[in-house]
Amino acid sequence: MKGGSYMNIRNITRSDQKLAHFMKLEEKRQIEGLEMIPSENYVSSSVLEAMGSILTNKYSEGFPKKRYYGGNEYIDEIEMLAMSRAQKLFGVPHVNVQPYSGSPANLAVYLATCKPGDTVMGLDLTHGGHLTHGWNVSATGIFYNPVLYHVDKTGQIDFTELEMLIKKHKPKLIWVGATAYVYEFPFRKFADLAATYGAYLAADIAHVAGLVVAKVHLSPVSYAHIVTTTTHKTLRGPRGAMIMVTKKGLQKDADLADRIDKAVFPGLQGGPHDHTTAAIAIALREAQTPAFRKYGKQIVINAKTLAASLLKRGIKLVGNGTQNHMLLVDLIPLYGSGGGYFAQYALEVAGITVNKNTIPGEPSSPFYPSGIRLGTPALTTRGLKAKDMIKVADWISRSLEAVRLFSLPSKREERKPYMDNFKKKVHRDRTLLKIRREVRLFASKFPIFKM
Ligand code: DSN
Repeated sequence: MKGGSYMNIRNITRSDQKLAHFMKLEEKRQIEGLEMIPSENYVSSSVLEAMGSILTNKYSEGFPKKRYYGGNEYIDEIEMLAMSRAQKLFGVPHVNVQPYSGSPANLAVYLATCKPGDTVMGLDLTHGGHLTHGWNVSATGIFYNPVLYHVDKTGQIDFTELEMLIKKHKPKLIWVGATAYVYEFPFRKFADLAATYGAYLAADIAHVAGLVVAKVHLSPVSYAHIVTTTTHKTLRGPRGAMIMVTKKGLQKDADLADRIDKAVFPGLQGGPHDHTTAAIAIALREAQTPAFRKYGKQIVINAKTLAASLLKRGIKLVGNGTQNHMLLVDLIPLYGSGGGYFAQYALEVAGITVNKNTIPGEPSSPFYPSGIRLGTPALTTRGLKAKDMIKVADWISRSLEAVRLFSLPSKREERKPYMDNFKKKVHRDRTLLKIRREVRLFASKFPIFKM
């Protein structure tokens, strides 16, 4: 860390003090807090350099060697480098590295495989699925005909229901993947069903891509026709995404790679973000190293240790633990239904960032859900090990306990004043403020990246 900062914002500090002020505060927040949103991470200094580079100046609509603009000689090389690294790392014959992020990547899959109105299938959002797997307010649920499947009481995909729905609705496209799922994805079972009923199978591995690379999670590549992933979660790259077409995908449909590319451009996007493409190339190179495999393994060890430590402190977890990087806390025993807001806010005051989340069979709503979701990828990047997870579990459990007496009013009109009062009280809560000091002292010892 140079001059007390990880960022080189000398010019911004001179020219735009207001903005620099907030950037510095955000940096301080990232350094002094424990980042436990399972989809977040800290990128390397090389990834950051590429994101802040002159590559952002270029337009390059099209694909390598087939561009609509001049001056792309070197951009072509950069994009091909990113593509070949992804192909090698995941073992796929085709990859598109241009999607701006996960949602446009997933939308491109629909555009490539379905016609508007076709039936598609994904995991219900409130059961851990993603907006783009057919939720009604997403374009994927508006332009297509979604049929959603669910998890059972243990939080595992309900295959009896899934098969019944596939048989009845004959979807064109089935998604496997989730944003709140604590088990390994059962890709083989999905592949068998997709084959029996003739559907495309798309695996969205945004959350677990880094674990797949580290070989601590099954790879979907032998099972799915298409694999999408963001690049900024466990893969630890810049905010971006990739769509991969597998050998199996090309066997089902020889034109699939071409249709995916056309769906991304010109179907949905304009020029790719070349600075992001370069940063993806860097992240993929970093992911090829033994150090990254060690990192992926440690993420899971940390998550399992955290789960065991929370259970020991009487905290209820969906699935009683985790098989990946993520934990889903069922807060109903603590606050009744709808307590996710209290937990997220109290933890934030204590310097621990998590997100409120629905739990399987959610009795409340996505805005006032009954759980929180937390994960270990970002803490593991900073160098925290299993023994540190015991401390983290202790802080989490004490913070949750500190706001135990709050519960969500059942009348909607009473909620806003109740929450305003809750927030005021929580900011003065001695236990939470004490934890915050302990967390700050502890977290500041762990760098957010090596300079
Ligand atoms: N927002 C991401 C997550 O937190 O899981 C999914 O897109």
